[in-house]
Amino acid sequence: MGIVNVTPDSFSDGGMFEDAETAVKHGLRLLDEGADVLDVGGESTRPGSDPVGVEEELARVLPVIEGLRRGAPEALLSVDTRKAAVASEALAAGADVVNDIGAGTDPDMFDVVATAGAGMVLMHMQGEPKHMQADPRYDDVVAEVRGFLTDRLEMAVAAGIGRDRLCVDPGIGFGKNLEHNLALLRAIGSFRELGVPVLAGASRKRFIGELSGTDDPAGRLDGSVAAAVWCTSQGVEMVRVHDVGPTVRALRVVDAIARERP
Ligand code: HH2
Repeated sequence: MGIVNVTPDSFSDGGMFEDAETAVKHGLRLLDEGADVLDVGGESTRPGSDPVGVEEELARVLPVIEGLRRGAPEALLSVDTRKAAVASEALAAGADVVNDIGAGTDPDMFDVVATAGAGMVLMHMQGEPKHMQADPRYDDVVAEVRGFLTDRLEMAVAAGIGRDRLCVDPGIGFGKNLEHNLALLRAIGSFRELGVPVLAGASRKRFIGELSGTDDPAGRLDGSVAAAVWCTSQGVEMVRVHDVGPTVRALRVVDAIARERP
């Protein structure tokens, strides 16, 4: 899953793809590099970020979804939003999947996804982006995140979203410190027991900087590729990344080794 952030303030690429034309070009390049899905987001949820209003978020993502749909009619497009109103219009404009970091916190979200027959990513987050990194706490982070995702999965299915349209994500960096992130990544393979595909997003995140000593998010490529390789080797079906080309090339090598074929 290649990331297309149409925001002025995303933690690693804020402001780089803010106008629709640049964002569409970037997305098409990520598809050329081997992305299977493009995730278009109009609200940064980095630690400390402020929420964005519905109108502003729509103004950012709709032209990009429309442009990508025109430029790549066959591509799978997801919209990264917590707002049912944004999801609804994005799906009408051609998105196929809602990537909801709130996992259905908006009371209308499951209905919107079910009615559209769309796919959905359910992600775990502790707290809200503004303060989530202040002092995240868990007794057992893996059990608690798994429990939360199990509940949300059941709620989504009860609301009419087919299990075959759902995917779960432990939400690396969303209300988690370094130890929490590492525990979740170590146990990531066990999330497959929930019976739906697992998505993980570690790309350029702060914990990679902490481990590899790189303050600049754009300089965290090697650590990000390492995390993607780890995740897929544990059975994770999809990784959400900024640097699609290098990740795809690395995963091709790992895949060939694992499958005993060139
Ligand atoms: N991470 C970010 C945003 N959306 N969605 C899922 N499912 N999983 C993730 O780990 C995830 C996500 C944060 O990364 P980014 O979009 O690059 O940053 P920002 O929120 O600053 O735009």
